[in-house]
Amino acid sequence: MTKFSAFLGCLVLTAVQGIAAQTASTQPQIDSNWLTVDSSSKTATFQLTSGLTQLNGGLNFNGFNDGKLTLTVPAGWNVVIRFKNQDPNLTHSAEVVDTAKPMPAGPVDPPAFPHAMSGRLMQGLASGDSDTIKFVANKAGSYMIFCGVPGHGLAGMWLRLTVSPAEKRPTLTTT
Ligand SMILES: [Cu+2]
Repeated sequence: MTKFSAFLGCLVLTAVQGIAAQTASTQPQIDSNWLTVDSSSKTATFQLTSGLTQLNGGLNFNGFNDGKLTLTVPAGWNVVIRFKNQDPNLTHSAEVVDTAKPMPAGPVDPPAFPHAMSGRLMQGLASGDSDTIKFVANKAGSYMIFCGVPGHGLAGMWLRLTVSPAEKRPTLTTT
């Protein structure tokens, strides 16, 4: 190998390492405080924050969009979603809906489980406002937690909810 080609190789390697480092640092991370589990009462409590980061122009939950975060709960468990809108610019809401194609443009009536939605579903909660959503995950299947403000779900503002007949414990994973 000539000195020049060795130099070129080194340049390319440095560039590739730079890109890899950049990708790693921009990947959203799961915070272990987001999910708390009470096995005796079979309750999964999930901290859901809209506009946590500026990802996707604020159209994200917990810094994730396009179903890249999945909450899994065992069938029959109680789910408590502590929802807060932290987006300084936009209103947001949250609703559990069946996974459907095409993605709904706005609120779905009724939600996948009774009461599985925040207040002001269409208008969204103002910046800094919060709401608690409580429901029983009594049907196994694949669902979405999506923002009911028109156009937000279509723009990628949704996470996955899996209600599993097999799992014994709730989990939060990236997808
Ligand atoms: Cu929204």
